[in-house]
Amino acid sequence: MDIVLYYAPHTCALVPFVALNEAGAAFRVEALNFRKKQQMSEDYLRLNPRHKVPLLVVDGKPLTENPAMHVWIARTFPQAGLMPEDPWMFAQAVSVASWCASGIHHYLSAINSPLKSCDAPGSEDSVKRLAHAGLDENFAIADRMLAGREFLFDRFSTADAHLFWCLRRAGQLSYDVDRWKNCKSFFGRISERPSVQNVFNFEKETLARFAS
Ligand SMILES: N[C@@H](CCC(=O)N[C@@H](CS)C(=O)NCC(=O)O)C(=O)O
Repeated sequence: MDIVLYYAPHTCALVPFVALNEAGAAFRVEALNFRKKQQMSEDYLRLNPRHKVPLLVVDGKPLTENPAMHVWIARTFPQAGLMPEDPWMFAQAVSVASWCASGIHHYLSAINSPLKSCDAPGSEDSVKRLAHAGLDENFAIADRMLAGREFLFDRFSTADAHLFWCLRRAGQLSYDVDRWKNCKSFFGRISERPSVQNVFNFEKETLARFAS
């Protein structure tokens, strides 16, 4: 099987990258330079007209959207146990992935690019303030979900990778994640996983390459 992951530094493409590492999959990573708008190139738009990462191309066929990737990776590499087997718990893991992808991600995008949410003059601070309030509400929920737990489910899952990315991105965007104490310790634990360290190293090398 030929697996290619299209990725960009700091983005939610970290999630399938970590998942594929955890699965022990053989795959290649194509890094896009967003500063050069490489996601808008003709070649990339042919693969993904939505100009987003992550994109998985498996034996030449594209798959978009993180929650779909969670399912495909977990089912393709079942030995890695990356999503719960029980149908109800499996659906719960898909629910968390969908929440991260749709319920949390858009607040991160609004803080990163407020003018894409509202281009009325002088609206940037309001957009960011509302997005911070949205993150407060959602991370308070995540903090309760993580109380007394190592992971969101019985063992590490792709849902953990997704929540981890949301927390990381929020921190990068000057949101104070540390005040959510269960999220903070969860973040520390997940950061230490070799699968995540591998992505961090790749990210560092990629950013250095893009800067040169
Ligand atoms: N719903 C998508 C969101 C993907 C997404 O928004 N990716 C951002 C980076 S985190 C992106 O590629 N933005 C580039 C653009 O919109 O041009 C998923 O969860 O896979």
